[in-house]
Amino acid sequence: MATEEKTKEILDKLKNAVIQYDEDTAKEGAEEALKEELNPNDAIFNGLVSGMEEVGRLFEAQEYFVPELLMCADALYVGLDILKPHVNQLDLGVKGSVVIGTVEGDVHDIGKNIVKMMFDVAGFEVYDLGKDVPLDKFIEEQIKTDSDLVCLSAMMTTTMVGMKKVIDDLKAKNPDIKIMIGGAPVSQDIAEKWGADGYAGDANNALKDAINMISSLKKMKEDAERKNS
Ligand code: B12
Repeated sequence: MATEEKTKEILDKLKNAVIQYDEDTAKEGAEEALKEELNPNDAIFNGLVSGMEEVGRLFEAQEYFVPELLMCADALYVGLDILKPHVNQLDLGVKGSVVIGTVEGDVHDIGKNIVKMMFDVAGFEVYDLGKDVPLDKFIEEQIKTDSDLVCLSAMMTTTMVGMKKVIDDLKAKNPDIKIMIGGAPVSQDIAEKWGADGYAGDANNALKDAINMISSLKKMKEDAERKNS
């Protein structure tokens, strides 16, 4: 078990590795986190993701540009790939199936992949469509897999509008389907206005909300079956 000081040192190392787009240090930091038995979830959110938040600020301040962002993302993924298999599995009593992807025109996939990771550790069945996903593909995949939940990610004000179309089309095909949206420009307000069933600002809350939605969906289906029998 790492001391408080050691934990802080490793979290700082992971954070700085992302900021300085240093893949070797990201690897070293992630391995050290495992060796010192840090909570992998903590290492991801308070190390790697916290580094990417700072990168966002550097981009806004025009100190970093797209090439730096790409290299920072690569360093984050090096750490994430090492830590992800060690994130503690959760048994929250509900397991669902989820279609997830980043909408058309948008190649930001780090947040989406972290949300996906939370669904994976909770034992959900996850159909990941990737990034820059044509809007119709979400509807096709939901029908094909009969998933309980569709999760849409968008990181740009220009691409988030595509979510509204997916919500409208999905609800027209199946009003019971649950839809959750997220990503930096999205808010609870927008989710409500566009008719999504949920919004979450981060991956931990995404999982909590998904569990609530899927539980209520399953209860609704059970009640309907009971009435019909
Ligand atoms: C890294 C990055 C990139 C990388 C992405 C690499 C990758 N593989 O993802 C690259 C270099 C490719 C990139 C490109 C561009 N980017 Co960029 N990028 C970023 C940056 C710095 C960080 C994003 C990130 O990964 N954050 C870390 C993750 C963990 O956080 P997150 O994505 O927010 O996800 C969390 C939550 O939002 C939530 N969540 C996310 N998805 C979902 C989904 C659901 C269902 C739920 C419930 C929750 C949820 O949970 C996640 C985990 O907790 C942001 C800045 C910022 N402040 O966000 C800009 C930013 C998103 N980019 C921006 C821009 C403008 C661009 C470019 C247009 C730049 C250019 N001139 O080319 C291109 C667009 C390319 C395209 N067509 O998509 C702008 C968007 C502005 C806007 N409002 O529209 C931002 C906000 C920067 C800025 N301040 O201007 N970018």
